[in-house]
Amino acid sequence: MEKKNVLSGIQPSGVITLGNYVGAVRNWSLLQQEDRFCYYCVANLHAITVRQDPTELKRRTRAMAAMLLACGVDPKRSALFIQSDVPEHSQLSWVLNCYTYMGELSRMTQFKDKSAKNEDNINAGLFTYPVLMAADILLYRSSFVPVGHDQKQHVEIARDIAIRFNNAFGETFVVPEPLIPNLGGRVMSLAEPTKKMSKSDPNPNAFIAFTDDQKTIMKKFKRAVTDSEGCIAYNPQTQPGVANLLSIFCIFTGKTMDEALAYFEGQGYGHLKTAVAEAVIETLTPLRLEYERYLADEVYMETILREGAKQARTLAQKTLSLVYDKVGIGI
Ligand code: ATP
Ligand code: LTN
Repeated sequence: MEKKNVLSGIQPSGVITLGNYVGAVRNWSLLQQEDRFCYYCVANLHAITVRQDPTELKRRTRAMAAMLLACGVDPKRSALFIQSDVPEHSQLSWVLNCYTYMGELSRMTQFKDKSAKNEDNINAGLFTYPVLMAADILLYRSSFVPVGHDQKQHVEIARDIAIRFNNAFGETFVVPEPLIPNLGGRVMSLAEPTKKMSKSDPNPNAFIAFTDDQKTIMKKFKRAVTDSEGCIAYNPQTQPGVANLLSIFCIFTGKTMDEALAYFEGQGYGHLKTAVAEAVIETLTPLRLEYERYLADEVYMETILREGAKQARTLAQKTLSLVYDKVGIGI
């Protein structure tokens, strides 16, 4: 039986947040099993859809790769690479652009959100962003795409493009499925709990970053916005801040929501905040220290990324030449 492949990506638009970790990256490491091969990329081509400082982008791209290793991406079981090191991503993306409709792209909620946030720079890359993401996924014959809830719509468009192409040219692409955790698929901002936590949020108190030390994590949770109900209950509609803290607590302690509610019965928000912070600190501290170790080892990072790109390219070239052949532009 053909091994099932996994692919996912993350933009080097900042530091991995607690949301990125529980929504996606933690699953990347858990999915590395014998019966699959995993491809994980730092999506630097996606990152330039919003303005980036070039020097900073380079630095963040390397740092993101080190963070992924620290979170458990294992170069023996996965190809870890930088998206732009495999030119087939851009090449396939062009072909897929010609099989994607303006109408379907204009329904993408991320495009609407990011256009609203970057009114002075609504560029064509922002619009065709999901097509490049479809290329990332389809190049590697990926069956599974571990992502947070906000990327569900993008994986669905990748499926639609794959099905459309297969119908026109015969079996070419594997039709991918998103893998989204039930708890943790959408971690909310600590400052505005009705918005998702995002690594590019200009307010650093809105997110827990992978590089935050223990004191900072505690301080950010203590400042987290809650409500004036004064009662620890799980009501995402009416008490989104408290519901978010409870979910994070469950994820990091392995407790069910009922167990967590029983644990906090009769307690105040201060207690909840401290307990969540302690659970998060316990998990993130060793990962942060690993990250610093990887980041300092430039030679190792260079080797891993070069090898990862080489391995990724082998399959990417095969898929691209099949596609070129099908549409009649191959040699
Ligand atoms: P940016 O702020 O630059 O848009 P981001 O924090 O949204 O970045 P991405 O690089 O776009 O992060 O996403 C990486 C992965 O993390 C994706 O699979 C995405 O679905 C997931 N993810 C992002 N934010 C959250 C969140 N708040 N909760 C759960 N998963 C998330
Ligand atoms: N667009 C994604 C990051 C990303 C991705 C991918 C996710 C780029 N390429 C391929 C899954 C598969 C985001 O989270 N904003």
